[in-house]
Amino acid sequence: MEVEFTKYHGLGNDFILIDNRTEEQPIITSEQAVQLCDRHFGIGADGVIFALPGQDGTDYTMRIFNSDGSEPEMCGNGIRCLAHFLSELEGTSAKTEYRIYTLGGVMLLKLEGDGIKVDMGVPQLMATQIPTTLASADEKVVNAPLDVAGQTWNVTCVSMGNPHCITFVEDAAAINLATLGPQFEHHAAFPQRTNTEFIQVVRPDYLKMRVWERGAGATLACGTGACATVVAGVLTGKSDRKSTVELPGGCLEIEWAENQRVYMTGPAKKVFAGKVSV
Ligand code: ZDP
Repeated sequence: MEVEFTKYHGLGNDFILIDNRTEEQPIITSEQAVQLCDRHFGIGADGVIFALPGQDGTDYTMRIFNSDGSEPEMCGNGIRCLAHFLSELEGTSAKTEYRIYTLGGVMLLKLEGDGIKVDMGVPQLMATQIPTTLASADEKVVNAPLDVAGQTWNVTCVSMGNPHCITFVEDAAAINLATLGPQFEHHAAFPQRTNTEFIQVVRPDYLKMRVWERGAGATLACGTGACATVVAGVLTGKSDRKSTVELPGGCLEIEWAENQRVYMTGPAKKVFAGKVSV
C-alpha cells in the first residue's frame, strides 16, 4: 500500500504526519510506524501522527505512535505540527483555531503566524494520575527521593496527559542521558514508564532542559516535557509561572496560568512531503 505523508518538526522533534481524516482508525499499524521512523531504513522520525475525525464535538482527533511503536496519550511538539498540517490540508477553508481530541484530553490550538499557541490543559499531579508509586495515590510527588544508577535523585512528577519525571541539576550538559534515561524510563516506580527531564535553572524565567523520551529516547525537544518542567519548577519554588524553556532544538515559551491551565507557544515547520510503500 502507498501512503502519502508530510514530514514536520517542532524544534527538531520530528514527525511523519498522515492525513487520516476519512478513517476512524490509523491507516498504518504500529509496526509499520516503527519502520517509517527508522532513520536508516525508513523516512526517519521520532513518531508518526495521524489526523483523524473529531470526537466529542472536537474538530479532529490526534493519535501518535512513538518510534518504538508505543502509543502516548499526548505530544506537545507534535500537536503544533498537526496545527500546520491541518491548515495546509484545509487550504482556503482553514481556521486559525482547532479543538483537538487526544487520549490525554482536549487541546485547543491557535495559529499565530509561524508560531502556534496550545492550551495544554490542567496538569495532573496526584501519584495515581502520573502514574507512579513514589507517593500514596492522592499525594503529589515533589522533590521525592528516587534511586537510579547508584545515586539518589530528587524528582517531581507531572502528567500533561503523559507521564513526566523532572530532576533539577547543576549542569544539564553533564548528564549522561544514554545511560540514565533508560533506567528512569523503565524504573519500577513508573508502571506506564516515564519521560524524563533534567533541568538546569539559569534564571527563574529561563530553564535549560535535556530530555529522554519514553519510547523515543534522547530527542531534540519535548513539548509536554517543557510544560511539565515549568509546573515542577513552580511546585519546587525554582521557576516563575512564565518561563522560557531552552531545549537542544530551540526555545519554547511556557506559562502555567492562574486558571491552572498550561499554555505552550512555539514553532512547527514543514520539511517535505512524499509517498512511501508500507
Ligand atoms: O509520552 C511519550 O511517550 C512521549 N514520547 C510522547 C511524545 C512527546 C513529545 N516529544 C512532546 O513534544 O510532547 C512529542
